Amino acid sequence: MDDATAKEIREQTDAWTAVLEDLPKNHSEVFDFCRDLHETEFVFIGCGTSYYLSLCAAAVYSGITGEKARAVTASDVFLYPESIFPQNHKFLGIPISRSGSTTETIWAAKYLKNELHIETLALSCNPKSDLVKISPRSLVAEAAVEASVVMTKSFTSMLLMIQLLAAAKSRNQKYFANLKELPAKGRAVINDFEGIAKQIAENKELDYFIFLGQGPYYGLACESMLKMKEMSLSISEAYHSMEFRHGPISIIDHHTVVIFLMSDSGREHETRMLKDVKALGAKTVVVCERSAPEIKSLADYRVELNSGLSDYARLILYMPIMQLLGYHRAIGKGLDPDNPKNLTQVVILE
Ligand code: F1P
Repeated sequence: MDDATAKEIREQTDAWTAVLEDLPKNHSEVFDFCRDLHETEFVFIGCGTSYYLSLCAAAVYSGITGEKARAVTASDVFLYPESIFPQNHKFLGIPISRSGSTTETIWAAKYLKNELHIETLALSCNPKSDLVKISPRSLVAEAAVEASVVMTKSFTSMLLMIQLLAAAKSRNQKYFANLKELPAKGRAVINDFEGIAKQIAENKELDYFIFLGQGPYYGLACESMLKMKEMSLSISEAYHSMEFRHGPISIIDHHTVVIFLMSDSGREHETRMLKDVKALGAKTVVVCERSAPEIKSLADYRVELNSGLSDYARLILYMPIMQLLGYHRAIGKGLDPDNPKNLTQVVILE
């Protein structure tokens, strides 16, 4: 029988379908509210996975709407507010939390409200949470509630909510139509490529996992790094693809695997990086829309999504395979992904 983590990873496309049905129908007032905001910077806020989600969200939101956005950790909101919220600028704070109870995120939401008088829109999977209660507006992905400690379907489902928000804000019907294709395409990716994730995870020669991505794919690389660490206790790192040459590349040896979350915009430069890391003896994995012949000859493992979707639309299709990589690595090491070491579902500070 599947453990909770595997089930949540494999069945996440059902949660995507629910989000796609629920949001436009039941939350149009939130979309209208965001459409009416002008010259307002959206500040995405979170901890752990929800911070990496914020990194991706800010890039997607700006890329699709042409409006300003940034991502910050919840702790920086109350520790360095002046560095994030200069006076005489308009902001919308978007605290993100699966549980809606992470202490720093609650503190950040309260600080925005009480000290800075900045409006907030909460994103969560728990409609009864403190975060949702203290926020005047919220978007909740109830279908993405998880039993697991590690966040998997909640990450992709909440990212999909932000993609829908960006589509609504920019009135981009084509983008919206593309997002609706994601559940079916996600199911195909999981069916076709879980085997490759397992093969990579079970390769005993590999003990150092590097995840690379550019733009919105950097947040995905960080989240992939975290899944590997949380579930399998393996050493893992994440970088912007082109940043990897600037020092971290020194770490490569025959036990290193470099995993490219390759984008269309980054492809040319990422292919050059692929060539460089291969020459240094790393094993290589490429997850991309479609491989050019050069990628085929350089990648030890390939996941081709063949989605027909743009860089900004197909993002969440990368994640199930990255999550399964961490999951199978954990199983291969005899660890229980449902009970990760030193972690709890929520971090509560007294
Ligand atoms: C954030 C988070 C998780 C992490 C851990 C504790 O939770 O940091 O990303 O895996 O188990 O909580 P949340 O604020 O999104 O509920």
